[in-house]
Amino acid sequence: LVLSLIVAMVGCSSAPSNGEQGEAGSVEQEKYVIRAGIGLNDQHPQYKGLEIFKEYIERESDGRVEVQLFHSSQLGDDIQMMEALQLGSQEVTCPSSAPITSIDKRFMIFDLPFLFPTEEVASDFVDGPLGQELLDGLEEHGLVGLAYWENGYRHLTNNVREVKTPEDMKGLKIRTMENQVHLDFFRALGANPTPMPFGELFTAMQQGVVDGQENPVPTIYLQNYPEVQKYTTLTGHVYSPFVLLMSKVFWDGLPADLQEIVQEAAFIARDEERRISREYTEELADGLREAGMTVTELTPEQQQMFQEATSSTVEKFKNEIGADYVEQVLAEIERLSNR
Ligand code: TK8
Repeated sequence: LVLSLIVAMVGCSSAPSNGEQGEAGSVEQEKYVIRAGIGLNDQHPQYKGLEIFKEYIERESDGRVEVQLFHSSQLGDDIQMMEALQLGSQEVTCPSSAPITSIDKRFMIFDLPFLFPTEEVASDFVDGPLGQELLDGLEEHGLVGLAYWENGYRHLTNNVREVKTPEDMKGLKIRTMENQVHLDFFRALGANPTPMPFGELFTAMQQGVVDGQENPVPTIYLQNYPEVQKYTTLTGHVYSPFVLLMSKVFWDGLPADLQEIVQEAAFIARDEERRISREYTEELADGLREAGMTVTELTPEQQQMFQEATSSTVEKFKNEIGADYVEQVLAEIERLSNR
């Protein structure tokens, strides 16, 4: 038995246990396995980012770390996977920032509508000191925030009518992420929001449980929503980034040199993931048209109407999050916008 255990550890077995010591006196190094799970499918830029993350870590660690990738909610939904990270029964996930608000409500800043004027300002903000402060705050909740990746501006799709003004939103049943700000935003527009894990969304649209949803263009296209949705409106109402998370239990058990490799991999993959995400965002709006959807761009006046109709959401959650903190965030975004 002892012999077969050693063989299993030496020979890249399918599931070596994390951080298990080799036999006393063995020259073999510990082997670690990172199971990274996401809700999106393997066509999405996020998965391409994870492939880069995996390649970098496996190469730079000389095989001491194996990274296994799971897409399409195979390991659970965003909230379940975050809990698994906290428990140490999964190592990595990459949710939208929206469900993280159940752990630290300051993450609600990313759900405030019409906050970031451009993707560049958004990524400069998240990569800057205020973004880092939020990541650091996750440690006391058993999570290590490795980096922000890009999901992109969120847009509305539905199956009932072309939406051009807030008036058109009346009564639409919209799936939202599990997040108070999003619920309030859609209520302010007169819609009927239903929070739901991402993995249930396609079927919910197919079966008419909801009329629509909101997600960035790459997700709408790559998750095949044109099969079950007729209309896209490019509202760009929210930029909620992805947050690449690692279990703190696992992180703390990693030797420093491997921690460094994992952190580098998170940044290298982030840069590539953002590049792919922006490329897809540009190309795939036409893809949605080719797939048969009506794609509506808003005039600045129409966009303004959405902004005004939901200004109560901003006011309400400013207080909920902490007015001073939100002011600080707004000032930083203003500064980055005027550079
Ligand atoms: C994937 C989600 C998704 C998000 C959502 O797990 O829930 O709509 O945009 O990408 O994090």
